[in-house]
Amino acid sequence: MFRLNCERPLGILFPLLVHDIHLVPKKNNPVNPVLLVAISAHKFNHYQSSKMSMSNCQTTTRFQVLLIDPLGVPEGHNVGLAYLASSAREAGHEVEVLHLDFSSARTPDRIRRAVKNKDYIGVSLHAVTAQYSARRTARLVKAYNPDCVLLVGGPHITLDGKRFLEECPDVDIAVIGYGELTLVDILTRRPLHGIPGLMFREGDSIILNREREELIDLDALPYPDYSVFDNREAITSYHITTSRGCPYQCTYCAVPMMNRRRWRFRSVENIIDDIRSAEKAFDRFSIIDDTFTQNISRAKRFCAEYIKSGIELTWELPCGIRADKLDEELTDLMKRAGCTRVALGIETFDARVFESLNKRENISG
Ligand code: B12
Ligand code: SF4
Repeated sequence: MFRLNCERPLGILFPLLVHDIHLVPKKNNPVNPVLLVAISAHKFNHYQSSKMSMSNCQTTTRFQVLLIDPLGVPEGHNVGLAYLASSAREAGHEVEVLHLDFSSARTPDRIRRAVKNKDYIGVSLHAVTAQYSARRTARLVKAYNPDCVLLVGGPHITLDGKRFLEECPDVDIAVIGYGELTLVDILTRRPLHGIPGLMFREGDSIILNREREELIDLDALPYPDYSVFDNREAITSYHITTSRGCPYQCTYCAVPMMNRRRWRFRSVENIIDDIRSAEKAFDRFSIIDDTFTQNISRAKRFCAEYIKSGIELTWELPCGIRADKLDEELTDLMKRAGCTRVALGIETFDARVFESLNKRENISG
């Protein structure tokens, strides 16, 4: 059911897709009813992608959104979905996150229960889940809720989304790159043709829109939201990104291909405020940046400000930093600021292999 806030006469919609019309009380004004037009989300998707101009048309509907992390990553939780959840919630939508690795209940049963009454369902794909479980997850989602709009996104889709759409007919839209702004645009019902950073089906074709300008102002994003995860009680560490991307080009790494070697970062003030907001609800936090210490002075400033802030959470850098982006002063500051674990990306001690990885580092330090 969609509430239309549209200057265009509704009559032009009727032959296309309207199933049902109701006069219902406005939530805040029961006396003055609004016109509610019942359209299946699926049909509306086709309407959206049609050539009709909808530039004056926006819905104010609060959609029911489900985001799924498919089977295959038993370790950690999907940070991308926490960022998507907070952006969609900030835009006024209801969001739930289903982490399929968690719980021993049968996966099909969990999917069947979770997809009920959802308008939009998004599946997050890494290379592993794309091979292992994503197609089956998509099939089950559409079998149990054929009217939903099914979206996919994540590193695998950014790198190989077209092939996934071709091979998985259940999927309607693929979001390329960072998804916060694109997801909100989709939920706002902007016409799909005009939304950068996605691919979608139109008849038998797959339409690839222009690239979305990368997220430059990371401070403008809402903080990640883990409260809507079905396994929230199991999440004791608050995972955040303080920067995104990496300017290097190590041969084994997908990151430079995903973000075109650009490194973007949040202000220290914004990061500290974020961590403060999570202080009471989590035992510790993890910074999962691609290269947190890329700018060593910024990392030092973060540590110094964190010490001053008085926040007592300990923290970790589990995703690896470069060995050449660490000096003694930073190591000391990190320790004093409560950092308890750092992963260092060394990869190999064989000089020949090391050279072939194009890390642009010196193995002897
Ligand atoms: C944290 C992390 C982990 C954690 C947690 C993973 C998890 N559960 O999410 C742990 C340590 C468990 C892990 C494990 C592995 N990882 Co890892 N990991 C990362 C890391 C460093 C950060 C991911 C992250 O949270 N980024 C921040 C968020 C904000 O970005 P995001 O996840 O991409 O999400 C955004 C978009 O992709 C998009 N999006 C994501 N999902 C969806 C869904 C929808 C519906 C929409 C619309 C949009 C959307 O919107 C999000 C917000 O902008 C990345 C590097 C990277 N830059 O991606 C590697 C990375 C994802 N990992 C990688 C790999 C290879 C692995 C392992 C296979 C390693 C191994 N050999 O064991 C395992 C297994 C993972 C798997 N099953 O796929 C590769 C994936 C390559 C690929 N083509 O998929 C990456 C890119 C690293 C690399 N150097 O190449 N990883
Ligand atoms: S420095 Fe790290 S994130 Fe950057 S390309 Fe190399 S392995 Fe990937």
